[in-house]
Amino acid sequence: MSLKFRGVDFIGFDALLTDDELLVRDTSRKFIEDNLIPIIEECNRAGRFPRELVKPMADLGFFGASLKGYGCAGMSNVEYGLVMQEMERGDSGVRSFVSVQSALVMYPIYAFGSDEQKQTWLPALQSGEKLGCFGLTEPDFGSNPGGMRTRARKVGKEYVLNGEKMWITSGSIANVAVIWAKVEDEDNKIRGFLVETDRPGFKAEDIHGKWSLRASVTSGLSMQDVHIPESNLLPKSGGLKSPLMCLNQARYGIAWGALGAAMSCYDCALQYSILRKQFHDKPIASHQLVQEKLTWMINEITKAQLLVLQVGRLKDKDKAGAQHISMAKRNNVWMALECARKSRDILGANGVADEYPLMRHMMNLESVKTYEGTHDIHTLIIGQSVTGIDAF
Ligand code: TGC
Ligand code: FAD
Repeated sequence: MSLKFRGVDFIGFDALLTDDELLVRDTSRKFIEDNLIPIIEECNRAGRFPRELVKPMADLGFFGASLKGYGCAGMSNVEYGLVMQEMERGDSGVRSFVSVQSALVMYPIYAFGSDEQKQTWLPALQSGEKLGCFGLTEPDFGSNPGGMRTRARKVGKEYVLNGEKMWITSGSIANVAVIWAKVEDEDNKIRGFLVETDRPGFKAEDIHGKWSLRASVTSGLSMQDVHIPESNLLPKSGGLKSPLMCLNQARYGIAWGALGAAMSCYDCALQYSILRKQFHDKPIASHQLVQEKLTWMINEITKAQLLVLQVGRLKDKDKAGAQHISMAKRNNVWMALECARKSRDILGANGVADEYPLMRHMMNLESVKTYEGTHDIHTLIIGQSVTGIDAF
């Protein structure tokens, strides 16, 4: 049965949004409905990133949406969040692509780049003419990126990079990689570098066999004596704080995105439960146990909407702390994963079929729970914030 998404608003949440925010949300919703929903199950089955959507997404201003200048849309953080919500209602993998391009590639160039780097890269990344990736995680350093082994050595007017990065979204389709490395000549200080991916010694190999984010490209990167000009150093980057600042941007988008996945799951299960009849020709929605699951979902979605909207409003005033963003990422991804599981349950056997989006969302959200700081790492970030004690 074909179930069309109707939106989720239990307590008049939309009234908290401005006309501009609603316009951005509705434009993104229509784009996803017309362009992504019809192809996403095929992409998921085939493990294919829908590259044909890059240009139309760029044309709508989805890349670097909250940045100003360089052809970027200059959206507020709440507007950007609503784009992410709709993207991930479609698919977490496509939202991941947009997150990486925007928050993890364009943002560091915007925040830490030279004028020349900004002029060279930002318009091309905004228009989708060039794609980017962000290399922080390594095979032996995930939650603890400060231990990274990738090194940059200054030789004359060049840097020479050596190291491995692992689990890198868009790695093999990127034209430029933002690589975080320890600079040997600066007491192993972590700094960011722009590495064009066609440089000799740079290799990207896709990770196959993923049960999650199948519509997103994930790669391992290896750099063996990759020479880059000194002008490829992001001059204002310095210390682990710099990549963590990028993660704040991406985690914020994920908190909205996960909400979109949860809304997709809830609305699908709600519609199905009213149409599906079992026992005495009654809809399964008439059973208390099914209602309990639907109530849990709408309750948690509503709380998650309010949480992420408040964090967005704080971010628009430049007052959102990393701990606030951690709370929104941690809560909303956990909540979305629970919604995916409960809604899958409500659909019975149909819940495991890809005629419905539930199992795909569930599998995707397992990655979303792990990347950008695992659920437990965000627990510790919040714990550190309230106690003042580092428990990492
Ligand atoms: P620690 O000593 O606590 O901090 C080092 C410096 O950074 C500062 N800082 C932050 N600054 C900005 N934003 C944040 N969120 C920050 N958190 C910490 C801190 O104040 C300090 O500054 P300073 O001036 O004193 O030097 O560092 P630590 O080594 O103890 O680690 C802290 C920890 C565990 C929270 C951090 O390493 C962490 O967040 N780990 C998780 C790693 C992670 O999230 N990786 C994500 C990789 S990218 C990705 O997953 C992309 S998926 C994308 C997609 O497809 O959507
Ligand atoms: P580990 O750090 O080994 O953690 C394993 C388990 O141990 C987790 O449950 C964790 O919570 C727990 N743990 C670790 N330390 C502690 C502690 N101190 N206290 C309590 N528990 C702890 N990275 C990038 O740089 N760029 C990308 O584009 C990118 N894209 C990704 C795409 C996908 C599909 C996936 C799955 C990952 C991606 N990542 C990317 C990597 C991601 O950020 C890491 O997987 C994540 O940070 C966790 O690291 P890890 O997998 O090495 O797990």
